[in-house]
Amino acid sequence: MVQKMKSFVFVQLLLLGSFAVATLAQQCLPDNERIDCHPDSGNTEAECLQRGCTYCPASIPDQNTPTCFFPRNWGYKMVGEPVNTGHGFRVALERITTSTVFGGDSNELNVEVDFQSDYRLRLKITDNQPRWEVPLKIDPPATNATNPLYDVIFVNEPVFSLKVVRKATGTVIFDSSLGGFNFADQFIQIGFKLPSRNVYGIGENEQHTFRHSFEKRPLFGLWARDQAPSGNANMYGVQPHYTVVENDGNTHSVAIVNSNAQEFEMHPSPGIVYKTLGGVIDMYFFLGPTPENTAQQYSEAVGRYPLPPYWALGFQLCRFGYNNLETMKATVDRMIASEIPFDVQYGDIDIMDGNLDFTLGPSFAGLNDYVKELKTQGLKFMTILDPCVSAVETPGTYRPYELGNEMDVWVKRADGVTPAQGKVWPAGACYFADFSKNSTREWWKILIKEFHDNMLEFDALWIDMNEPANFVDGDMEEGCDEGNSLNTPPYVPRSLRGDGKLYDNTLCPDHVDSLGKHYDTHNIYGLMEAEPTIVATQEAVGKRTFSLSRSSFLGLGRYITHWLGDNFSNWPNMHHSIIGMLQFNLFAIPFVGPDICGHLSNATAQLCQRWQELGAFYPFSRNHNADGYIEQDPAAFNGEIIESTKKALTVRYTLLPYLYSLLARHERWGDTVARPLWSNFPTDSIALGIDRQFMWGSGILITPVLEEDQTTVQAYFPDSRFYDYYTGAEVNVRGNYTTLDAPLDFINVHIHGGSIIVTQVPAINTDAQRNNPFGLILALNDNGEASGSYFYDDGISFDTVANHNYFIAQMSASNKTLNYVSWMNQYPGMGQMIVDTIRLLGASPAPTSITVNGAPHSNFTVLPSGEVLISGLNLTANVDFIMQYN
Ligand SMILES: *[C@@H]1O[C@H](CO)[C@@H](O)[C@H](O)[C@H]1NC(C)=O
Ligand SMILES: *[C@@H]1O[C@H](CO)[C@@H](O)[C@H](O)[C@H]1NC(C)=O
Ligand SMILES: *[C@@H]1O[C@H](CO)[C@@H](O)[C@H](O)[C@H]1NC(C)=O
Ligand SMILES: *[C@@H]1O[C@H](CO)[C@@H](O)[C@H](O)[C@H]1NC(C)=O
Ligand SMILES: *[C@@H]1O[C@H](CO)[C@@H](O)[C@H](O)[C@H]1NC(C)=O
Ligand SMILES: *[C@@H]1O[C@H](CO)[C@@H](O)[C@H](O)[C@H]1NC(C)=O
Ligand SMILES: *[C@@H]1O[C@H](CO)[C@@H](O)[C@H](O)[C@H]1NC(C)=O
Ligand SMILES: CC(=O)N[C@H]1CO[C@H](CO)[C@@H](O)[C@@H]1O
Repeated sequence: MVQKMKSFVFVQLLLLGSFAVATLAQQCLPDNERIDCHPDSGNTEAECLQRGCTYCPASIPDQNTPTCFFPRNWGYKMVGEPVNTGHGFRVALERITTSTVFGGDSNELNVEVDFQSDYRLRLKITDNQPRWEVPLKIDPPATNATNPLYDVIFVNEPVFSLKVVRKATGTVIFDSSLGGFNFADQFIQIGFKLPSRNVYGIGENEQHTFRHSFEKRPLFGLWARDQAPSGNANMYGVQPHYTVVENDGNTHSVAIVNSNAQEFEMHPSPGIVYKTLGGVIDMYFFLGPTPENTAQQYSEAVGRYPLPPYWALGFQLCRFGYNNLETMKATVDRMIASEIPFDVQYGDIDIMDGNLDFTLGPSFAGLNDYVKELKTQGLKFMTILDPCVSAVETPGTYRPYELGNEMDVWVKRADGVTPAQGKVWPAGACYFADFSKNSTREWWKILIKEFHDNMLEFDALWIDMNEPANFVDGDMEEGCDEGNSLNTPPYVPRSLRGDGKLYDNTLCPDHVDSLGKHYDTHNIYGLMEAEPTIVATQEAVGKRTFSLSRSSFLGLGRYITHWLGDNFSNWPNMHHSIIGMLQFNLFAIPFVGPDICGHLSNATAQLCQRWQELGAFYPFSRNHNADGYIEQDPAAFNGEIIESTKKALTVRYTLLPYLYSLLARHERWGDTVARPLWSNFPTDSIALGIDRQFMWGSGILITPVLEEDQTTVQAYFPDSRFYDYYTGAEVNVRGNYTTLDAPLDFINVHIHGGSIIVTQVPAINTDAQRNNPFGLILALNDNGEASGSYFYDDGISFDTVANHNYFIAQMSASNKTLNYVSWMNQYPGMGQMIVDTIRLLGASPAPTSITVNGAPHSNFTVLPSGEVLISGLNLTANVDFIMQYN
């Protein structure tokens, strides 16, 4: 451990004495070095100076440059030398600033840097007082630190700051000398410089570009909220996690484990000014260095998304407002009649009796029989639960409430005794379940099991309104006590919706659950509901299942997944959905997608046509509509939309084993599934800015049309071989944009040279398809090589990976030879599966002879595009083979 001393450099900048520091405080700092000292309202020179900050106009107008900013000598100094802890360093700090922004400053701090592995570093700053810390499960790294990729440098002039340096390149990936460091009870702030402007992540907000802009200091407030997209508003979940592609393509990411109301300001230095209203500073750095390494290291810590059942990869259909069983049936009937591939039908809250959880309304009286009938056709059924349970039903009639009282499962008012009253979908007051308690988990499990066994044989459950959403502000009866600093903290992030009130549309911050105050636990409410929901659903269903949550926090993907919430049926929202999908892949929640065709407002036929085409390539593919809007299931529109939806979903279903394999890789290694081009091409400066195209793994590039009335699309192709999925023709542009044809009924899909992709003969649902023959797409790179693997299992039993009940094929091609190896052969069904066709792309000149295991195979055709289509192989899928193409 001693050799790790090398990773620590203590820099004493002797030139800056205290006199020089005092002078600096008066200085007008350059615009892009300023951190706002008056982010709250009121900002006169007098108010600024009163705070001990510097007042000075901006040199360039209209850039949101603060006129009141922190002097450079604001903050803390080290007390003594850093102490080697054997796995990092500990540094004591004391506050040297006598002024204050909001009061409550901690005078003594403890900084801990923990070298958790060569690629993982933890930085934790606390104040030696009991404070809220998020009880987030963080798994240890696979290996301890022996030769870290990073150095940590402590600086003590003019005040304490810290740098993290990537050793291999000298790049400073984090540098808190940007200043403005505050550690006060309800106002913690740390500003830091970043090594490049290629910064991604931070959620959940509507974001209009995937790569962040630093212009005019964009703000992202994080406080879970039932909020449809509206500017940069804080939305359903809280994901304090960002990824940076450094200027040389090396990548790192940082997660900040803090669950209080918080705010990220994109600072022009470039950097980030991070503010939070509580907890501690607890940052995890993941050093990559590749984009996929970074995603793997982050997901190793917070947990990886478990493989969903195979059927969950099929197309799914939902709406709020079928309102009766007949309408739901008519919708399913027209889906089936149109032969659009389709796996899952949903019932939203309108199937309930008066919007009460665990009930069925009279207009859905025959639903359970219908669900059983759907299952005989290979379809699945999902329904919904909300966390606020009606508290006003006739005594003796509503078991969820009565059992809840008995088991004491509710979030309480500040007195810790009286249940907090909310108003959500049920007609009267409701109580919020406190999922931090064991008794609540038990209660939830009992109700889910009884509901499944006695009322409705659902295959999966979806949890909504768990920000938690409330239609009134705070308690329905008493509102919130404005006289305490939890409900009315001295600073509320400027960017939060709700007129500066944390309790706008949710509980009061001084309400309590078993972990503490809602002030601290609000943002993890959805996470706390997630685990008991999936555990209970699995027990009820008895098979592999999955669940969706609207609210999310770091690590949600360990249990369940997220859909992108209540978006609008408009063209910009369709574009933003790609950004949301890519972000959640960085957040280790890869099985994600928005509501196809949009949730709110009427979708036009063309919007829905294009969105269904794009939607075939979201990892999670569901069309979902809100109450009161026109029908938007793909079969509701004219025949053209039916045909184009069918075409796009047929591509999806053909590629399902590839998608499933990507999800299996995520579970095992933490790779992303839907990913930006830069994940595969991090040194391509154009790829770094692309968010209108995306990839599945490293093998497939999707280029949707995102604007109305366009029949061509601009597509960027990195400097690599790509082939048209449909024709097999090679793209003749590299490292540049080109214009592709994109008629209304068509979505561009390309295969990346170097990949071997598994396919399967598609069918109308996964149940009918699962045993169909596989095929391979063998797409050669510049060296005539390609490689790939695929994963398969029964798609439905629990823990096939942990129990080793699966199959993996490893495939590689070079020198005109494909090697197919059954690498893991523990799925018994694999012996009945065959590989029947191979599409060979990029073989030039075209082969004149093909042999399989040395025997000539004459059934192949060279298509006009140059693709060689090899058919009738009939090879048993779990038996190795060699194919030569000369
Ligand atoms: C890492 O070190 C810790 C304690 O220093 C030890 O408990 C753990 O087993 C080590 N992990 C590995 C993977 O070596
Ligand atoms: C809750 O249950 C977990 C395990 O299920 C147990 O470890 C824990 O002690 C329980 N907590 C309480 C307060 O009973
Ligand atoms: C949606 O379409 C319906 C039916 O045409 C119409 O009644 C309703 O006003 C439309 N709603 C909106 C928000 O445009
Ligand atoms: C990219 O394509 C444009 C338009 O065809 C062309 O003018 C430009 O030279 C190309 N750039 C490169 C780097 O090939
Ligand atoms: C490629 O295969 C041919 C026979 O098909 C063989 O003669 C040659 O040595 C191989 N080259 C390499 C580099 O493996
Ligand atoms: C080639 O294989 C295809 C697909 O199995 C089959 O339909 C066709 O009859 C075969 N052709 C020949 C010439 O064997
Ligand atoms: C495929 O191979 C199996 C034996 O492995 C054989 O029974 C079957 O007839 C073959 N099918 C075709 C279409 O050749
Ligand atoms: C389609 C759309 O607007 N998607 C946005 C919906 O909201 C989520 C947040 O829940 C964003 O991430 C999506 O970009």
